[in-house]
Amino acid sequence: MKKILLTGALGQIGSELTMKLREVYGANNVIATDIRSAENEVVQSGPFEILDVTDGKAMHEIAVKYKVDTLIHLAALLSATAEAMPLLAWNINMGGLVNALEVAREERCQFFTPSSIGAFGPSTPKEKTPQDTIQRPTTMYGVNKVSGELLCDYYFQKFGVDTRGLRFPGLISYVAPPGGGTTDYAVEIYYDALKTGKYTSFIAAGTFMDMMYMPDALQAIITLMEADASKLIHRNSFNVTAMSIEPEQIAAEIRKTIPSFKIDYQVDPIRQRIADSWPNSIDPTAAKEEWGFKAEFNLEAMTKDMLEKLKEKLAAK
Ligand code: AKB
Repeated sequence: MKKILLTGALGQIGSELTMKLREVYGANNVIATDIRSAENEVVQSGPFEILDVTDGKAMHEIAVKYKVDTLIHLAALLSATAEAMPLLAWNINMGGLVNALEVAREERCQFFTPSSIGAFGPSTPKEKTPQDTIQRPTTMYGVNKVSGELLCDYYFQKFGVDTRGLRFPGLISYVAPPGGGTTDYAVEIYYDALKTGKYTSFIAAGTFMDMMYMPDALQAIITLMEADASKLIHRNSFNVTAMSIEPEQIAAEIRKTIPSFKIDYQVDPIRQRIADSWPNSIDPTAAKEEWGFKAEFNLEAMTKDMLEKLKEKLAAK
């Protein structure tokens, strides 16, 4: 990775990944793009271009203009939004992905795009879901993710594009909020704990899903992209996770810092149905064995850091 183009750079992952990559590879070597602009550090600290990922020609022009050798494609609709607008999700998630893969093929770029625990479905084994298993998701997001994993495999096998990817669990961060995901409750809970001391969860108590703190997710992307290709057996869809948790466990952890914190429930049937179709926990053994995946943050360490950093952020506003 020497000259990197990111799509969806103002999203939840992109906002932090852009800054981390600029730190490691140099500000001018990381070209951030998004469908909108914003007054923030991603736009101000290095090259930034407006890009709608459904416009393949525009994406190609930006790749050529900056002579990029790596494409990190993040722009996508998340699970709940995709379920509300399935056709739009297909067009953005699959149209954007195939455009990005074409640019990577034409410009001989190394390629990364995230998959998700959403690539699994109700017939997948629910506990310690293996790397290679049944994938029959029942959501549009899941259909997009499985198709995306297969398409990336195809571009590697057919055209030799060095495609790589991770199946991310819910990502928790304090920098940019996620939008339209099923695991978003696990971010909102920290904001509301600090702002109001209580949180009404749209996901029911006892619903286990995998989660990971953003610093571990960023490190995982860089480690996978820098990994020795000859060691990779799976390439496009490594299970990665740091914890399998449910709302009551996060609430209990928050109470260690904010003893009066209260949680109650107003379950959203659509997002609950999505969550119920996903695994309770996934098995990241292949990622550990093939390229040394490691998560530093468990629930306790993440909650401590999240509350500290978020408190500073909210105070500064
Ligand atoms: C979502 O909830 O849609 C995402 C995901 C797990 O892929 N956070």
